[in-house]
Amino acid sequence: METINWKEVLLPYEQAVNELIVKFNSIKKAYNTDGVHSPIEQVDGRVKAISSIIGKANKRNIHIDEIFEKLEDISGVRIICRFVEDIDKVVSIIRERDGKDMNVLEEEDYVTHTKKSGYRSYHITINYPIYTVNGRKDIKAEIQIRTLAMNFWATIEHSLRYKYNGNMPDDLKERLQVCAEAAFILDTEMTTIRDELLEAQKIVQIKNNLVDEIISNIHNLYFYAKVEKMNEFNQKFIELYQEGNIDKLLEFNRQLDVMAKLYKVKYV
Ligand code: 0O2
Repeated sequence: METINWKEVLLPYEQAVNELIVKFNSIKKAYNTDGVHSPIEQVDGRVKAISSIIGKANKRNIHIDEIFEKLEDISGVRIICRFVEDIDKVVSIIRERDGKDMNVLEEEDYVTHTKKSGYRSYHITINYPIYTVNGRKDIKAEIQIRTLAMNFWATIEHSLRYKYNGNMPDDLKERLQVCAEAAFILDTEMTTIRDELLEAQKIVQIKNNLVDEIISNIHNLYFYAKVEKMNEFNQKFIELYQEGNIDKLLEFNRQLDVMAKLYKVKYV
């Protein structure tokens, strides 16, 4: 067996992580640009540390020659969501890309099937093609999708696990299970807030569309109405806009519609 030039061997894995981070961040940006709630809150990624790769290979009895074929999380991407429902959305987004720019190999739902430790997260293993100077190379990558609360728990538990090196005291394990339960309850409570948030976003969207319509109606009236009348409309619009009452804005828009029809009948 030749010695592994880790730096060189891990380079494509780093490229895969970087490309995937860019892609998921672009999805987040597209949602934000549309003014819609993004199911993706944050994207992180890493190439597994060499010591962790060797450690995991030893634990699983994987021969060093088979490491890159058998370890599926050397490239790892983590997608953090605000709400549990967002996890399903992200999973659908990834499934939609299956056979396009990535291939889904396996899914593990630890959100519904919580691990004994209390760990919750949705894992998707993919094959991701990258293109290097040497041509195409398929890289296995593990995408972990979890909420902010699940991530908070997993990060703390991971550090403790590392500290105790697999020999965590039972009382600490139990306390962590209680914390996992608390994180679960927090996620459930947050779901109710999610509905409020989406409702608020819908109202903002309706208001934005209405304001666009009013401005366009006012512009059209400039062709027919007198300047004084137009100043009156503008003033009224500014007052109502500042007040922010959608019903009053709707009524004002109705009056503008009636006015526009009247002027057209008079002048056409
Ligand atoms: P790291 O340092 O995050 O890369 P297993 O045999 O159960 O240990 P397996 O078969 O590789 O793990 O797959 P699994 O169960 O899908 O876990 C893969 C990764 O999920 C782990 O990678 C962790 O990142 C995370 N994970 C799984 N279970 C737990 C858990 O109980 N607590 C925490 N905090 N994370 C977990 P690594 O290589 O173990 O660690």
